Amino acid sequence: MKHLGLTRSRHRPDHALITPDTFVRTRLAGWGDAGIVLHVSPVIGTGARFVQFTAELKAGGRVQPPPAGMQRFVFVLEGGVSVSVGGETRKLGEYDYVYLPAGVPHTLDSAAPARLSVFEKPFQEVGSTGLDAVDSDTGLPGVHWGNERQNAGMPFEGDERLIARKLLPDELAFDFMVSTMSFAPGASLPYTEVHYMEHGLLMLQGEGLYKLGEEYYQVAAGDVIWMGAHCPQWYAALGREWSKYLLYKDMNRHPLG
Ligand code: UGY
Ligand code: MN
Repeated sequence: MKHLGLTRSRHRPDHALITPDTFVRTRLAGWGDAGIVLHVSPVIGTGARFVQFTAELKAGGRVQPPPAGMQRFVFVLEGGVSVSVGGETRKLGEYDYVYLPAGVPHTLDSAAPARLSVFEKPFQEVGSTGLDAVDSDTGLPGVHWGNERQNAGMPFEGDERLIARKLLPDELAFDFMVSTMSFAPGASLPYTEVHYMEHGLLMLQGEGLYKLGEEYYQVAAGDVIWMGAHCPQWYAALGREWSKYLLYKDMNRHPLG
């Protein structure tokens, strides 16, 4: 019925649900002829402090680094890419990912078509907070590689039917986290969260109900959600299979820093 204008997509000042039937592709400097679906950027609602997009690379595509000062997190949804950074080249396949710090030259190359989920954020230094807990000499995060499927995860707030997998080191050097949250059918977040930190979310599998603000939305694999600062949020998994979503969250920095 989408030719009649029906969609589950919704756009509100503090959140958005963006369903695949409403995706529009564009090009982005540095991404060659890749199709880019820009889901979240500072012009959405009350303003986001990060960018989230899906990149559809053709065979033979080459990708350059983001604008100065920007960190990049790349998660492979389908196909694969070769990532060259610091004199090293690694092939990433499905559910592999890489974190690329701001100012680190790198390229991504696709030998075959690939679909990537990308988060980018201006790096915010720790600053002069008196903290000495940062794990490196410089206080700057390093390149980080991993595979989501090799991460055993941890029960979220003690619930064995809700597994959280942190894809980045839980260290103050990093100013954001990307995780996956997996819910058995019927499992839910333990309470409605309201927090300063923002989220960008991609449903990777399954279906359920997402509460955003005062509204409840039916969501399914492929959907994107933006949750602005302080947007009330809660999720319950429905259907017969586990749901899983990829989740960006800013972390570890003073709001006025
Ligand atoms: O930790 C979180 O902020 C996470 N539980 N939020 C969410 O899944 N919407
Ligand atoms: Mn949250």
